[in-house]
Amino acid sequence: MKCRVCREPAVVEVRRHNAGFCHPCFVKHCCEAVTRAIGGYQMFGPDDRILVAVSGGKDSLALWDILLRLGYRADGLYLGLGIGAYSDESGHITREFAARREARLVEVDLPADLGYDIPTGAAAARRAPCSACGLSKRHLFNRAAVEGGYDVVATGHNLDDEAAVLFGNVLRWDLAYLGRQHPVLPGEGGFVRKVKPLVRLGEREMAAYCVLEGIDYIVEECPMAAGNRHLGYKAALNEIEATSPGSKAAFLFGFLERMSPLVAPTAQAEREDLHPCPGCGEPTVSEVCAFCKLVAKATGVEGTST
Ligand code: Q46
Ligand code: ZN
Repeated sequence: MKCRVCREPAVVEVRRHNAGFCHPCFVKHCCEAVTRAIGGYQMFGPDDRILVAVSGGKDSLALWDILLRLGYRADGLYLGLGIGAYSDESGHITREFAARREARLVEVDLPADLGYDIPTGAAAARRAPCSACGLSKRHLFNRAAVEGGYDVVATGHNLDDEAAVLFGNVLRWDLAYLGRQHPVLPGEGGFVRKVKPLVRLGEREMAAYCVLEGIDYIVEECPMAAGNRHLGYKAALNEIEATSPGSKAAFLFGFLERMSPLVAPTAQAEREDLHPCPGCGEPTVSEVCAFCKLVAKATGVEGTST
């Protein structure tokens, strides 16, 4: 197969585009897909300060790499989840990446800074690990961005992730979640804007980007992911994509263009009820925010503002 752009031998095939790319043209293709997402969804401008949530996995490291390559003011945020050897290894890989690029890395460590880790905290709070983890991440990303004066938080969710989340939300017709599913969540009511610049790139493309660019990333899945519904949705969509390339992109972008404007008002109505949580000051729609409730159960201590 030849590179679609320069006709040199291709090293990566992207089936949904029915195209191959050589190494330099593939890197350019990834940068263009990110630039198009940033511009098309008005994610941020050249002067904005961006906090990239990095986990040590391929997507977040590739995202940070691409944003730095494109000249954006992008710092990293690493959250130590206290998941044994998996967290030790992912923290090490992330620090190495930052050091090699002389990029700034902000770190928050759940056990040291908040007094709980995901496995024991989730069990104490009687929550599924990924639910406690997702809640902690959402809260702490926002807090770190507010405290650091960042304009926007960028996460490494790719096309496959977003299509799988959409699939799950559609299976349950969860209108509140569907209303919030968008590559840009606005910054208002105490929330910093959140963006997903990899929405136009698939999982295989991000792995290929890291391999070609020599980016070391944690290959193992998080040990808490086993049995996670999200993985099942991804597997189902992969089967469809295998026989019908482009289905995932059509599913996701069809939703964003045609359905999202119809369901977004549901989420907007919810945002109007936001007020600061008395425990931590972060915005919430309930009396005490879900994060403070989680921390209280996980540590036995009320309030999380310190
Ligand atoms: S890190 Fe956290 Fe994931 Fe591990 S505990 Fe679940 S949500 S699987 S992205
Ligand atoms: Zn709170």
